Parts: sequence; C-alpha cells; structure tokens
Amino acid sequence: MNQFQPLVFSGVQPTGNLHLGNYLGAIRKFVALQATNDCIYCVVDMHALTAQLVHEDLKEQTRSIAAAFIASGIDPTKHIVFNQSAVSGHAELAWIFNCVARIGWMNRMTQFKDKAGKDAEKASLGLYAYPSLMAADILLYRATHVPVGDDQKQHLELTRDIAQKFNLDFAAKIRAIGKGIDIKVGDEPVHAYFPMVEPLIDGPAPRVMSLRDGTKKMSKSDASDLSRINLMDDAETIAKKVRKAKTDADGLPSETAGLAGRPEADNLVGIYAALSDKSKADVLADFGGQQFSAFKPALADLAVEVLSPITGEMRRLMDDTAHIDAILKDGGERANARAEVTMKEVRDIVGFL
Ligand code: AQP
Repeated sequence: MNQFQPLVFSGVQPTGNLHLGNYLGAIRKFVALQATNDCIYCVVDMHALTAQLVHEDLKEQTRSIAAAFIASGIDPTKHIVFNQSAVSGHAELAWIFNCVARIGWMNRMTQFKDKAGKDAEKASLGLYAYPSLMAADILLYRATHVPVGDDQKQHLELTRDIAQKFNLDFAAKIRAIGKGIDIKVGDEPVHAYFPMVEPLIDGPAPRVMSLRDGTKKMSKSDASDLSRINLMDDAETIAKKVRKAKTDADGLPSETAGLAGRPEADNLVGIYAALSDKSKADVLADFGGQQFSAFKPALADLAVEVLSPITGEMRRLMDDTAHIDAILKDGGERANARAEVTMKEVRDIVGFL
C-alpha cells in the first residue's frame, strides 16, 4: 500500500507552441486534478536544452507555458507553478539518479531513439539523460501521481525503476535516518524513501495524433503546422486545419469497432470526445453514418469554443510579463522550500557531508 502523502506533479517543456495534444493529454488533466489534490506544475526549461541548445527566446517561451497553465484554469496561489531551473535540487538529484540509472535502461528509451534520429552519436548527452532528469523532477517532491500523455509512459516506468533501485541500494541508510515508509512493490515489502509513482494516463485522447498522419503523434516539432492545432491559433486557422485534416473516403461508423484500422477517423473522433467530455461511443451515437464534411465543421466549432477563451486569456497574460514572473518567482520559492527538505535527507542518505 502506498502511504506517501498524495502529491501530483507534472511538467511541460517550453520548446514551442503548445498544441491540442499537450492540452488534452496533460494540461486539462492538471486543471481537473487541482480540486482534490495538492499539485505542483513545472515549466521544465532545463529539458528544453536537451534537443536544442540555443533558443531564440527561452524566457518568453517559459512565460508562455506558465500563461497557458493559468489561462487553462490552474490556480498558482492554491498550488505551485514554477520553472525548473529556479530550483537547483532538480539538477542535483538528477546527477545522483544518473548514477542510479543503468545504461541498459536508458538504451531502451524510445523517445531518445525518435528524437536523436539516425545520427544518435550527434545527440546531446542531455537528451540521453532526459528521463533521469524527469525522474528527479518528480521524486524531488516525492510526488505520487503524474498526469501525462501516453508518450511519457516509458519514462514513468523508468522513474519507478530508479526509485526502486535507490530504495533498495540505500535501504540501510534510509532506515538510519528514519524517513522511509514501508510500502509493497508487487508482493515485496520495501522500506522506501521514494514512492512508486502512478502515471495518470486516461481519457479518450491520451495520445492525440497528427492531423496529417493518424499514425504519428501530434507534436510541437512536426515541420508541418497543419499537423497540429496550436493553443494560440485563431478560429479561422483552426477551421482550416480541421478542414484539411487527413481522412479516409468512408463516413463515420456508428460504433467504436468501426474505427479499427482507421487512425485518422479514430483520432478526430477521440479529439471530439475529449473536447466535449464524452466517450467515443457517445460521439458516434450522434455522428455515426455522417460524412466527414458534416463532422469536421462541428469539430472545428467545438475546438474554437473550448480553446478561444484560453487563447484570449493567454494573450492578456503575456502582455503583463511582470505578473507572470512574479507568479513563477513565488512558485519557485515555495517549490524550493519543499525540494530542500528532500535534498537534505537525500544528501544524508547518500553520504554527502
Ligand atoms: N500528441 C500528444 N497527445 C497527448 N499528450 C501529449 N503530450 C505531448 N504530445 C501529446 C503531453 O504533453 C505534456 C507536455 O509535453 P512536453 O512538451 O513536455 O514534451 P513532448 O511530449 O516532447 O511534447 P511534444 O509536443 O511532442 O514536443 P516535441 O515535438 O518537442 O517532442 C506531456 O505530458 C506529454 O505526454
């Protein structure tokens, strides 16, 4: 039984325009979880250096993710919103985790393979170590639950592996400082310092796919802007992108089984379902038998209805950078206070004087 104090943690990279995948897969869940949980939401600016070192304006990008959090409904006074680089514990714990994680584990990470491409020798060491920093982000606060899109599942499994190895390797030291908790990992009792995090990956659109190719994830780094709906797109652009979205020649089926083998149709129905808080079956009950020429305008209208208030609020917030900076500074101080509690204990466990 997990007896750690429940805490939700998640992060978003300031690496470009946020899109509908980021919103449905992550940010919307962040908002919903606030009502019943203590939450920490982080703009992971250190991660932004892993794939691209020099950014045109990283500070501005960081502010825009914070603005998206707040415009979507995250309350930075009740919870914590901050940027990762403001809390040095992330880097310090990541180093310790670099020494916990095994090369064999890192070599299995599919995101590294995807992002490094064919010439992995030229990828940065940071890109390779990304999942270890991500584990540090979460475990620095001993967070128990992590809302993410489906693409991050493997990294969360690695986070559990790192926590488990740390707990086992340092078991005697953890007992000595008296800060561990008895949990069960499977059937095994473990005296744990770090919790076994639970990923929160659910809903009808845990992996929103590209509008141009239903087999590829919607992504900030896709060369085609038509592949994604950005949170900052205006109504006309959203309508155009939905109109141009790839589909097959058939109409919409009446039941979800009819979406099998039709990735583009499945994706558009999933997006509609997520935006309207319905199941795919409910959406097909309404639109089954209709052509995409009828469904697409309804989808575009719904996307505009949900996103435009967020876009408007983001624009308003981005005009007041001092306000965003003050929110991030306050969040950074509160995050740092919590992180230091963990780091003091971790330094003690590891044996740093
Ligand atoms: N297509 C997606 N569907 C559902 N969830 C998604 N997420 C990202 N893409 C999708 C979720 O958004 C959160 C923040 O992601 P991130 O920006 O930190 O990293 P990412 O996964 O690398 O996002 P992108 O947009 O795909 O960026 P690039 O193109 O740079 O790789 C995470 O919870 C992620 O699961």
